Amino acid sequence: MARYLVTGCAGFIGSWITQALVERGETVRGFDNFETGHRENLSGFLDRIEFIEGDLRDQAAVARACQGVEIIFHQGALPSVPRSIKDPRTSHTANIDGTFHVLEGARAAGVRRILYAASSSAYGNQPGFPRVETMVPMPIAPYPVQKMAGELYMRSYWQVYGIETVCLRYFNIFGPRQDPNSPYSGVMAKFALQMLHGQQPTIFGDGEQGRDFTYVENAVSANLLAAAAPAEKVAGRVFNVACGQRHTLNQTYKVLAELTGFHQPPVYGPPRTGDIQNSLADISAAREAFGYEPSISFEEGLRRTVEWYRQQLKQ
Ligand code: UD2
Repeated sequence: MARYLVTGCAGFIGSWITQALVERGETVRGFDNFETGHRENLSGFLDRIEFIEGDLRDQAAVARACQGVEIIFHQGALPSVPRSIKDPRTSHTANIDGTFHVLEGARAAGVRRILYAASSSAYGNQPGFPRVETMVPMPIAPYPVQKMAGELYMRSYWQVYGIETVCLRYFNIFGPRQDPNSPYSGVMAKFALQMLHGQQPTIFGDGEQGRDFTYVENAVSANLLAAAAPAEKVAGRVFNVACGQRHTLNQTYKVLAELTGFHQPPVYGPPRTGDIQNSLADISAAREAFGYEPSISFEEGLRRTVEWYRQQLKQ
């Protein structure tokens, strides 16, 4: 019987968490429908987990996946701000119904703790940097609203049913296995691949928008630390998971261009609807509650990411 369940185990962040648990010798069940995840993300450890192919929108399948589990890493979601603007209903059902199904499955199965993949987009465009968890959320596009609804549901299930829910607000996570091929891909994955292919990336807006880009292994360590922390430190709470540094897209473009050996300037296009101008986190709450440290820097993360995409292209 598996002790841990990872939803979205074949996705970008979910596969990293699954792998880290397997490498620690834990018993893991993974749940994914391969809508945005990929089987290759599980290569090397698929035979060491109990894998269930299923959809978060299928309440019965989610309930079965929760049986016998002690801790859930709920990473499964349909990400992307622009996807949610184009087709709000599809991401609504995956993100809000899907999260509700996980909570209900957990309640029925007596799951002790849930780590929830929340989003930095919750802060919206309000003034005040760095972002602290005590700020009033002001989500703009449907995707941030959906992720925020999940946070409120998480807190409710702690207060009402005593499930130790912990929300980790991810700040633009990037790294190996992030899918570069979708129109809704994260900017790092997209730009890295385009540059390696010799194609000119497009920056939406003037490129002066900033992000607290965070390498994926930092997010994995936040999850594992928060999963192991005493309930009184983390249950019912929200934590920023970030690096604590802001880089503009123009700066990021330059570093990526150097790493990939790409010599052309970007194309500048119109700003993206629903975009946030700036994002920068205060990470002291996660530091204090469970000893989180972003040990892999922005530059080192970018180096590893570009190297990975380069290897992928060779294969
Ligand atoms: C949001 C959240 C992030 C995560 C993510 C999931 C914020 C600050 N961050 O990421 O935490 O939840 O959603 O999807 O809300 N861009 C270009 N050219 C491209 C693609 C993107 O210029 O080809 C720009 C885009 O307009 C934006 C920046 O790059 O200003 C980052 O975009 P993204 O889609 O990688 O991530 P973002 O910030 O929407």
